[in-house]
Amino acid sequence: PLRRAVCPGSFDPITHGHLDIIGRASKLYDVVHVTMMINKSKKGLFTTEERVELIRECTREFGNVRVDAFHGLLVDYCKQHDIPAIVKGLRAVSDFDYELQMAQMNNGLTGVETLFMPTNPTYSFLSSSLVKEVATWGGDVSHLVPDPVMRALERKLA
Ligand code: COD
Repeated sequence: PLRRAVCPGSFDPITHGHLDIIGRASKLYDVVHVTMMINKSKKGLFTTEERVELIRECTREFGNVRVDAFHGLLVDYCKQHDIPAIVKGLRAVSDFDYELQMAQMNNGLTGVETLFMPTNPTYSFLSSSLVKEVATWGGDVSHLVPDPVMRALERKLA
């Protein structure tokens, strides 16, 4: 059987920080699902379709990444696709509290495991929300996001 993992997120939009974790996970598993978790109460800058399309373009090079979106609990997505492991990046202690809560909750719900990878220090300060804020005010984020995302940001914020 294929060994599967999921890298879940909001991906509004995908950054080099996400891609670093996804690329490393893709070397450890046969198939990595990159799943945009739909959150109806958070509007976001990009639509679900736009985010999914950008993730597809930016992860094509890895070869074993499957991209989709899901509305519901992450543990239910994992059950539906027979995925035993969630892979998450950890940036700083500030991520730890909430990530630990989610990992323990998810494990309690279905037994799914969460594995944490330390962020690449180049991207330890990087988040989608900071990218959006800096780009909104005309700051240069071209070193923080892949080219397709840069072009999409320019169109969106024009
Ligand atoms: N370096 C390393 N990793 C990074 C970086 C970076 N610079 N930036 C992001 N990451 C990784 C982190 O692992 C992060 O968790 C992940 O990428 C996704 O980041 P975001 O910002 O796109 O997404 P979040 O943090 O909003 O995602 C939260 C989830 C959508 C995963 C979570 O809310 C969820 O699972 N929701 C589904 C509903 C559910 O099951 N809820 C119950 C949870 S117990």
